[in-house]
Amino acid sequence: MDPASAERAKRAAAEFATALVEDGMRLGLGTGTTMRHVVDLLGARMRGGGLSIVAVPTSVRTAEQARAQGIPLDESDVLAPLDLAIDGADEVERGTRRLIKGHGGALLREKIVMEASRRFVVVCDDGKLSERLGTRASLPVEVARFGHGATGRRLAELGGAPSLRVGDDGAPFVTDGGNLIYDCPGFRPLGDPFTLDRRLNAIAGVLAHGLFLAPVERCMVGHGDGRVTMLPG
Ligand code: A5P
Repeated sequence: MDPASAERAKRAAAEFATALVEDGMRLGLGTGTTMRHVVDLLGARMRGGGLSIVAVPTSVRTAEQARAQGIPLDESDVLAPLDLAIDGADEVERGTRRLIKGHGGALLREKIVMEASRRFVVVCDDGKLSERLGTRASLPVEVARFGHGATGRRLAELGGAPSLRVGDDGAPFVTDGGNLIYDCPGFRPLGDPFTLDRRLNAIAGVLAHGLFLAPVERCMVGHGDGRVTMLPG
């Protein structure tokens, strides 16, 4: 998809998602280029009047953008229950609406926000869809800094072929929470994601992995021509 069509697809999906946002909601805001459209659109709606919300951002990037758009934020660590969370995804398995997330480096916070929310919806472009999870995206795993080499060895033993994520400057990428990420292309294709979920969660140094296996209420998929399709249809 060319860049202009990709942006059109993301914008279209974001428009559908923001239509779910109602006055008075406590809203979880995910991270990524599709979510940037959601935040822009919410800011415009708030400035237009008639919408008052409080948002919990999943990253410093999203927080900065939301603040610039005049969206009030709740950044206390308490994280009171949310009415709705909207987030992007790196891969969506069409039939199950299971996800791989975390290529933007915000997976631990995204998972916490998803779990704190009564409803969770996803916005993406159609390039994220797959018939089988693990076809399009490798699996990121967020790990504690302490002993991360040992954690990496455990991921290697499981077959993840982990590599420590590095930033543009060549130094290890550090998440907003001060953690590290191992990208694990070796887990592709994913055989049984639930078994992998259990095995990864059993490693002490693993804080979160990018498998989001709980059912997503709805996935809004934007297409390059501006159409949006819904999963489930
Ligand atoms: C962030 O950590 C990821 O989970 C994002 O949701 C993901 O990378 C989607 O980003 P785009 O909307 O830019 O594709």
